[in-house]
Amino acid sequence: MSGKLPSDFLWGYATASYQIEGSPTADGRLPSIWDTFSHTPGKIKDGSNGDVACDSWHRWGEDVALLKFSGAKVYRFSFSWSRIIPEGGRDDLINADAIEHYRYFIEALVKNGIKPIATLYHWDLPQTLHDRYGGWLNKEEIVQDYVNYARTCFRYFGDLVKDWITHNEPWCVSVLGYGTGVFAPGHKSDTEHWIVAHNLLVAHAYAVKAYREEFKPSQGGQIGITLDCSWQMPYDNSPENVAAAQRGIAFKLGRFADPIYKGYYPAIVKEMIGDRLPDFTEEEIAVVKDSSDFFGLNTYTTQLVQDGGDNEIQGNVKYTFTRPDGTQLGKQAHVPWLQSYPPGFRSLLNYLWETYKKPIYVTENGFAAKGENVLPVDQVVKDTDRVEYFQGYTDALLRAVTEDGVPVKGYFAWSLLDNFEWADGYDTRFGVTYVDFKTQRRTTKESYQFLRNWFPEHVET
Ligand code: PNW
Repeated sequence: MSGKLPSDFLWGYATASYQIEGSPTADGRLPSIWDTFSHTPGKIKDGSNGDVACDSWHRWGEDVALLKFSGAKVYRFSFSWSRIIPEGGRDDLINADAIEHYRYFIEALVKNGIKPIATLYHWDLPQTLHDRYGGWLNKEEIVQDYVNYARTCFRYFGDLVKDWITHNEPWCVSVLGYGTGVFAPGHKSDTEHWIVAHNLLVAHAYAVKAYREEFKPSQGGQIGITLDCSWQMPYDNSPENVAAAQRGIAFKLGRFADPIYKGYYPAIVKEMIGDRLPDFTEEEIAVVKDSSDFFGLNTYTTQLVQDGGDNEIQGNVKYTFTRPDGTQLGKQAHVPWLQSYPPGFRSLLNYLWETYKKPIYVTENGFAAKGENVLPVDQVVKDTDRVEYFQGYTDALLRAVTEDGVPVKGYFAWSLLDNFEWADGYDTRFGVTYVDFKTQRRTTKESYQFLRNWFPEHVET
C-alpha cells in the first residue's frame, strides 16, 4: 500500500447553475421554479435571489482561471434547463444561443486540462413545465420532457462531456421541495414527495437508457446519479437505536439507491408508507435497476440517531449531534445541520462500497464556516475551520482508499465560490473563494491553498 491516491484520481470543485450564473433573462432564458420561489417574499432567509449570484454567466473565464490555478483536474457544473430549452418541453424550441455559450465555456475547461462533469438537473425545473402540467408530479409528461432535455445535452455537448450526472440529490428535490416545502416549489404534503421521488427515479432511468443506447456507443462516456447522505450512527448501543440508524439510512438513501443498484425499494420503507409509495411497473423497474455506472455521493456530516418521534419523512427517527455524555460530535458549521466528523465519512464510504459495490465519486463535500456572512474579507480568508474540515475529510478519504480498499475515483469540494445557498440566500458561504457580492471580486481563502497543496502531495504521479 503506497499510502497515496492512484494517479488517475480526479479531484476538483462543484457548483450548480442557479447558485452561480445569475443573468436570469440573458440569451433567451426563461424562469425556473427557483426564480419564482426565491422571488416569493419570505422564502429566502435574507430576502435575496439568484438574479446576480456570482455572475458566472459572464465571468466564467474567471471561474476557469480559478480552477486552473487551483490545480483541479475536474469541474462539476450543472446546465440550466430553462436556458437550453426555455419552455422546457419536448415540442419547445432549443435555444442555440445558450448552447453556443455553454460550448465556449466547456471548451475553455478542456483547453485548460480540466475535465468537465455535467449535472443535468440541479433543481432548476423550467417554470413553464410546472405551470403546464405540475412538473415533477406528472410522470407521463415529465419523464418524456426530461429525457428530451437530456438527449439535447448529450447531442450538443457529448463530444466534450464524457461524464454525466442525471440528478443532484433527489432527496432534496422531493422531500424539501414537495414534503416540507422549504425549497422550490414549496409544496407541503405527505403524499406528493413520494410521487416526485418515484418520478425522478423513472426519469433518471430513461435518460440513462437513452444515453447508453443512442450516444454511448459513439461518445464513449459514463452516466450516473448523485445521492446525498450523511453517515448515521446509533446514538448508543441499544437495539432500538441501532435499528433506528438503519431505518434512517433506508429513508434517506435506500429509497433511491436500492431501486437503482438492487432493483427494489427497501422493505421497511414499503411497510411504513404502504400505498403512498408508488410501485414500479415491470418495465420501469427493469430500466431503473442498474441505471447508474457509479455511486455519486454528496456528503457533509454525520448524525447520531435515536429511535422515536413521529417524523415519517425520516422514518420516525430523531437526529442529534450531542453524544450521551453531553459532548458535541464535532465542530459546528454556520448551518445547524452540519458538524465536522471525518470518521463518519470513512464509515459511510465503506458502507456504500459494501452495500452497492460501485466505484464512488464524492460529488460534493464541504463546510460553511461561522461568521463569513459578517466578517471582513481579510478575516474570512483565514478560514481555519474549513481548512480543518478538509484536513479531516481528505485524510479519511485517503484511508478509505488506501487502507480499506474502497474504490473512490474522484472528490469534488463544495464549492469553488461562495454562492446562492438556496433558502439561506447569501447568508451561508461554502466557497473556498470569497465572493464580494457587491463588486463580484473573488479572493481565495486558505482552504483553497490547502486543497491546492494536499492533492498533489497525496496523488501518485
Ligand atoms: C447540497 N440539508 O444541498 C446541494 O447539492 C448544494 O447545491 C448545496 O449548496 C450544498 O449541498 C450545501 O448545502 C443540501 O439540509 C442542502 O441537509 C441541504 C441539506 C443538505 C444538502
